[in-house]
Amino acid sequence: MYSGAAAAGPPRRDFISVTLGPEEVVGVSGYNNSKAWRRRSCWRKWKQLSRLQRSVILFLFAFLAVCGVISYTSMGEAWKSITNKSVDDQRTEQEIPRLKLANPAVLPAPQKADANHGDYPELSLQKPPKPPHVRRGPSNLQIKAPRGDMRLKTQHDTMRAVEELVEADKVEKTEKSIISWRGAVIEPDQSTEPPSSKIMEPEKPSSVEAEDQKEPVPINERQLAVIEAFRHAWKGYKDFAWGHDELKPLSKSYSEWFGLGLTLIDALDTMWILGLKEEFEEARKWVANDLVFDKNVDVNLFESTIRILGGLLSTYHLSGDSLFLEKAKDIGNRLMPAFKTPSKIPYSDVNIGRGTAHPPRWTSDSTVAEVTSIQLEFRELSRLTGDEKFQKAVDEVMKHVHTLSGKNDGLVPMFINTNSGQFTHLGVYTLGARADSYYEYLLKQWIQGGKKENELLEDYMRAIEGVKKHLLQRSEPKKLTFVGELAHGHFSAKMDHLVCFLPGTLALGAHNGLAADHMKLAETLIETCYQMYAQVETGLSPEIVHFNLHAQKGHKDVEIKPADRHNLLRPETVESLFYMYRFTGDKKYQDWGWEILQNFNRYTRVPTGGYTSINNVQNPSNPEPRDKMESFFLGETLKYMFLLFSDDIDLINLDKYIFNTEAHPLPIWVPA
Ligand code: DMJ
Repeated sequence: MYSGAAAAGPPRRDFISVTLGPEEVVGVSGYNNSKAWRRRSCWRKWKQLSRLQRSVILFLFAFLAVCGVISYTSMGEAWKSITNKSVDDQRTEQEIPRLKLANPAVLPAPQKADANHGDYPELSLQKPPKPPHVRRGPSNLQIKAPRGDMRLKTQHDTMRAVEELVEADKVEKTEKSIISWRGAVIEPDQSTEPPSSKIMEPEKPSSVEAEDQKEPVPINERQLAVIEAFRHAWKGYKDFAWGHDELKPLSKSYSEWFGLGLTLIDALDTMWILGLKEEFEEARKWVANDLVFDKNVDVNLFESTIRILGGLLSTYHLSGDSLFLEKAKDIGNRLMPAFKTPSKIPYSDVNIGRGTAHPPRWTSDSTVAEVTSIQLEFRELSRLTGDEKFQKAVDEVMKHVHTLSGKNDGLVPMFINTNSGQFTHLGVYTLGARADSYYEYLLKQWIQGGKKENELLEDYMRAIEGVKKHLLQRSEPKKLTFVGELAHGHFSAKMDHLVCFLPGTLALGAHNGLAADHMKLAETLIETCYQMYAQVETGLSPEIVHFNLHAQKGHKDVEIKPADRHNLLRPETVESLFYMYRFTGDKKYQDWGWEILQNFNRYTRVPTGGYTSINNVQNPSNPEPRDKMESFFLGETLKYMFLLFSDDIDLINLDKYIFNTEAHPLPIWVPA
């Protein structure tokens, strides 16, 4: 017997001797007694255990109890979410089995900013409100095999790329992800207050909800051609310029501007949108392991904001991968010294390693477009981090510019002094270089913030009136409406290709409820931008054109000066074509874009990989390649091409996203 054995053994300090009465002997007691005996026997055994043993057992019991409580609660919630549904939620329910069957994405599902990489949030069970005016289309595009009638104009490696895509499609069909791969939308609970000096709680990234797990829209042949072009450009970058700023495709080398892998970062969200998972993963690894901002290097505040900060933020929103937010915070903080100026108008350059900033060597001026086209990105960074300093700094710039004198019916000069905060070089007005994106960001900030910041809208509306009054003219012989420039009261019929962002911006404004005549103007201006390509020998636009104001025999509308006949693979016209197609559905815009893509392929494609800027758009037999592929070709031009050719309005839904000036989509805080 235990007790006997215990009693008989040598007394140990942590054992208690027990003397048993007769009723405590097994077999003598009845059932109750036997239970009581067993209890006592257990108690004795328990007492015979060492302290350590007892502690371990107690700990295990406590642990199991905690686990039990947790699993009970989460099962209860899951059950509730499935059973507590309104009639409206039926669709969500139907989706549950489909979502559950799906395999995890190759890339991580969207997650909270602070969540672990690879965690899957329970987004799929939520039912967001449906915007009534939005046609719901599939956002979860799968790369489909090309159709039999496909006739791509690109050659051999196009077909190889197509075969790869077919393969990718097969794999993808078995790897449908819980979340959609593209076309993420914003959860209703991500709407934020309008911007104010008070910054709200840190925000979650945009993500795909159950509602958007729809039938995939097949990728069409033109989109496939864009994918092929992207892969060709990427091949050159990967082979000869990996991790550097820009590819020099002819010399098979690279150039550095900031030394921060500019092309790679600019291209991240394009790869996501095009569905290039492998390439994206490889680039992500580079960002994780090799992208270091702690460098003694001067960067341009505007360029690094729109390309790097913007690119990281949008990739964070699309992928949900917190790596990109961490990197965005890092570069955002390092850019902040630029705002330490007497006027709070930021300097153009920042040393991101030393934390010092300065204007260009020859002046204390900054460019107006540069200081007023960093707002979307810094405001979003504040929203995501909960740190108001980013938004405060850029809002102050806008408020200040709003009050400045020196405007001409809303049109702004091109320079602003960082000491006095006043415009300089008064009297010259353009919608081209150095002023362009000021106008773009007035509208886009207003939309980003939920259409509540009236000063931005006022400035935008006034500026468009200023454009109409001072800068619009019609050319001969085709009577194309174009946007010229004004210098000290003299009109110049010069128009930068950069101005071709304007039709898209006007259309976006009209879509958001602004004057209908903005849309009319957008339609006439996009025709002009297209003619800047169509009237040129290579079918590619030069950097700058001069329009003929008087009909002359044998002269076209468009004249090109020798110094202006280069093409840098710029996106503005394709960008506007994308907006125009989204808002009108008129297929001619897609056809124009298709022509442009073919001409890029014809005159700027380098057989060994990559595309190059050219020096002479007027010479089809020798367009004089410049040996440089700008990062915006991957960041913007090809992205807008792909979106232009898509018939899926949920592929970056324009009621939910606003593109920064480098084509990086950021969420609208209060979606329409
Ligand atoms: C890009 O960096 C941006 O679109 C910017 O707003 C203007 N210049 C280039 C593309 O042309």
